[in-house]
Amino acid sequence: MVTAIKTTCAYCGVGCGILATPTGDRGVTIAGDPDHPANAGRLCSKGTHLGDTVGLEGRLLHPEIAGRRTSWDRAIAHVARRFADTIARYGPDSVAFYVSGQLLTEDYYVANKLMKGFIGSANIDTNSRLCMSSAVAGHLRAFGEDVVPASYDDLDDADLIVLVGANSAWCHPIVHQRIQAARAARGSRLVVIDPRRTETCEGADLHLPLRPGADVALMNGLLAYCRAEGICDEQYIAQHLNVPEGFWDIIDACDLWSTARTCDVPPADLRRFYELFARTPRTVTMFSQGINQSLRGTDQVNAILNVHLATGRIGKPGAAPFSITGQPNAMGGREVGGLASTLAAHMDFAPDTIARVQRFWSAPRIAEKPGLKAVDLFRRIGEGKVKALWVMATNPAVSMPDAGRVREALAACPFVVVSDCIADTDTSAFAHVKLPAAGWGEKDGTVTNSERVISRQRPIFAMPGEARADWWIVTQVARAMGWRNAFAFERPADVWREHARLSTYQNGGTRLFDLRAQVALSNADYDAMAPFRWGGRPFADGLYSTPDGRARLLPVAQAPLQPVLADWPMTLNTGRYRDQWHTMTRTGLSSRLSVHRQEPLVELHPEDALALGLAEGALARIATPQGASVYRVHIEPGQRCGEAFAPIHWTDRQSTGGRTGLLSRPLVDPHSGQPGFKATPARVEAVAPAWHGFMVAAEEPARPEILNAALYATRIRAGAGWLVEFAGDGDPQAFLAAMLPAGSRIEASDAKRGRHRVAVLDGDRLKAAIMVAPAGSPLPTRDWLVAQLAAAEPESAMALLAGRPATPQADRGPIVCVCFDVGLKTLIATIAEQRLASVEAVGAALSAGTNCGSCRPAISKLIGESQEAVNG
Ligand SMILES: Nc1nc2c(c(=O)[nH]1)N[C@H]1C(S)=C(S)[C@@H](COP(=O)(O)OP(=O)(O)OC[C@H]3O[C@@H](n4cnc5c(=O)[nH]c(N)nc54)[C@H](O)[C@@H]3O)O[C@H]1N2
Ligand SMILES: Nc1nc2c(c(=O)[nH]1)N[C@H]1C(S)=C(S)[C@@H](COP(=O)(O)OP(=O)(O)OC[C@H]3O[C@@H](n4cnc5c(=O)[nH]c(N)nc54)[C@H](O)[C@@H]3O)O[C@H]1N2
Ligand code: SF4
Ligand SMILES: [Mo]
Repeated sequence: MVTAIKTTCAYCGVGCGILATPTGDRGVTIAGDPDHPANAGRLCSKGTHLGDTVGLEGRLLHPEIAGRRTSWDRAIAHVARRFADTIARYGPDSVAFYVSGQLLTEDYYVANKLMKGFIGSANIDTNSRLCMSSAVAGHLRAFGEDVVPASYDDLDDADLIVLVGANSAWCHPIVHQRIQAARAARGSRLVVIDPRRTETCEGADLHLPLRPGADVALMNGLLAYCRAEGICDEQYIAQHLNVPEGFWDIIDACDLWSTARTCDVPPADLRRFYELFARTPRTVTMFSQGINQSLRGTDQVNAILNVHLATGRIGKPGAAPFSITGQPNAMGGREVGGLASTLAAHMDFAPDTIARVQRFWSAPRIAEKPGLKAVDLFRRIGEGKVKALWVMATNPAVSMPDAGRVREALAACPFVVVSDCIADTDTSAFAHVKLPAAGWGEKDGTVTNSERVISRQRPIFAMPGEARADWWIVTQVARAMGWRNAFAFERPADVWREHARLSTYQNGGTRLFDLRAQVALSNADYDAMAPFRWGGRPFADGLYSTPDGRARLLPVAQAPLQPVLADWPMTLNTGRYRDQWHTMTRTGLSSRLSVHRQEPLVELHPEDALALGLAEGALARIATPQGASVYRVHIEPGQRCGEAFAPIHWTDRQSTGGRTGLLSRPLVDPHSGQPGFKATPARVEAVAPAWHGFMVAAEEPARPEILNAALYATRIRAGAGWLVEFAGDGDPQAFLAAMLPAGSRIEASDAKRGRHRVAVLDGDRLKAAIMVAPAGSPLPTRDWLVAQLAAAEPESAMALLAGRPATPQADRGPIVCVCFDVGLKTLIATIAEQRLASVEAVGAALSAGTNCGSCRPAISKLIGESQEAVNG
């Protein structure tokens, strides 16, 4: 019998433990690890369906130079020589690495060591700049060290949980389930602060749909209220905090009425929140990108930390500010010090630490000042100042703000290396050298989750083709550049021990991050490592990592809110969908994960949609000063007026529309350098195509170039094949001809009426079917045709061209529960007919929501809507 391998999920910062059982040729059965402290056996939809994404489809399996396969020896020598030449001619700051919170700690450590200690530049930045850097900067300012003083246990112990700018129902589903469990078990309260009414708000006690960017006002108002009510912990303040002059003057000026006006929330609701907070000592405030991804992100973080510090709600069970991390190893990267603004192992660029790290590494030279932060880095590449770039485990051509400019920079850069497990990404299109990296399921090392728990990722499969671990690739290049001894690592455990040694090196208790117990770990112990948390309960003793041991309250005032601009009257907010991960290179391989949202939507308030003349399902273009892209319209009453929301996931590989990265502006927070992704001035306008349609296809349809011939076209996995949605202008014939695969055709077209229906058969099997109609007129549902791609029994030609079976079936609607394939229409009808009043009752009737639970908030919302319809 094959025993299950204990590993950690590939995706989010919750860091769930997984039991993976290989089932032959790259097959794997996935289950939650009941012994892992983060998830106790639970997994969300993405974790549950990891097995769908570990095949070899689309993998990069061999090194390539200039698009041609080459050997590792040649590729390594080439990269080393080009970097060395560039450094020799233009100096260490003419090269850079752009890395990722999706590297393992061991990968991250060697990359950071090579750049900062040996190349001698701090030009190594990471996509965590786009993600956590405001939290890092806020922690540094308040605590003197980047430490998250919370754990998931605190969520179990809290009486009040405040979620600020966090859509945890979709982005941290297992933490969200844990919050729901705590609510059921001990009646803890939940308040959500988010301009949008997300599924996270389902069942919350209160949702404050504040005006975007008003979080400092809201938190300062809260602190003013606490002070007026005598809730501030004067003893804690006197003993453990440093209060700058004028701090309380800023706070005392924040009365409830003017705060409510600034935040644009009803004063009564604001008061309810303030009262609840004031009377609940065990409060956790969890925050994410709604706070970090702002031009005032660091101030927003400090406004939250101020409230917790001044009320003494930190370092105690159930009381903490909690910056939750996004990527699986965002935290490990921070521990390593892989940001351009930090040096290594929670040490910065002070003269004594620079000397200390140089000594430890026996480094020939060392970076003596911070390097370029991501947005500046790509700007300098565009200016020709940085001439060689190595991108690892991130897709900046999609995920950077003003991605069009980033593409121009990549195109102009004399030497671009991309390490990725996927062959074709929007970024690797610009690579001179492509290096095949090991992917999840092959990688071997450690990750640190949001609550500082370090877990092992263990290999399930042999590395395919010539793929290699990222730490190995960097190590080989470092050796080829002449640093054999410093990069003598033979296995991840060698890197781990060195990382642990650096964390304790001349530490003397000045840095909480200290992996003393790991220094002498044997290889066998490393292999057997069980998840453990470093740092215990930070700041429980009221001692902080600042020189005087006191935390600092930061005087932060609400900045003026963004005015409405005549040309760009809307605000574009961007974020995530429940079942997709970033640029879809992996989750996009799973048709189960693709079914929840099959197209990129622009979500608009009904009044805005009306004013713009946009109906549900129409197409609209979002334009910003940076670029424009087309989306499917979804009318959403939970959206604030004047604001549009769009997802970040779609790329050139899948779509001509939904290209959100092109739209966001490249402005950053002055302290952290993190972009303000959540609020870009924008314009939304109707797109009026002449025709629209869709195609289902058994094989990968149309390369992206063909999609570009339409006004809008997007393709996604569906069932055993693909689904393409499109719309266009002029004569559709050329587009259809380019899209359709070869095979015997049956056709029912009426060109005069603008209707075309074609099915392509391979013997009895349906290879593809395409349906086109004038824009605005209905098309068949996609579900049944998608199912025909896998059907063993052929359907009649008539049925295929009608797009529905001879005996009509009920339309399930879009799938809500991916584990049991339950559609929206089925849910709405069953809830109404059987008068189901709880998520459990729906589960008993339809099984929906009873496996991974990711759809439970959506089901709860439908129950609420059904009850509203009955009552009102
Ligand atoms: N399904 C899924 N899960 C993921 C990821 C994924 O790609 N897919 N990515 C992971 C990563 S790397 C990250 S960083 C996390 C992100 O996790 P989250 O931060 O929870 O997700 P986002 O959708 O980016 O944005 C969170 C919310 O911030 C709100 N917001 C916008 N502006 C403001 C504001 O001014 N104030 C407040 N208070 N809120 C505002 C948005 O409306 C949005 O609902 O998710 C992780 N988990
Ligand atoms: N507009 C807007 N933009 C955003 C955001 C937003 O909210 N709005 N959020 C930002 C945030 S928080 C984040 S974290 C970023 C995420 O943005 P990215 O990091 O660009 O997104 P991913 O798709 O996760 O890219 C990871 C890449 O690494 C590859 N990969 C996966 N595993 C490995 C590995 O082990 N080794 C190697 N070498 N490669 C691997 C994948 O195939 C993929 O190509 O996007 C940011 N961009
Ligand atoms: S919550 Fe989901 S995506 Fe995140 S680690 Fe757990 S299973 Fe993976
Ligand atoms: Mo992130």
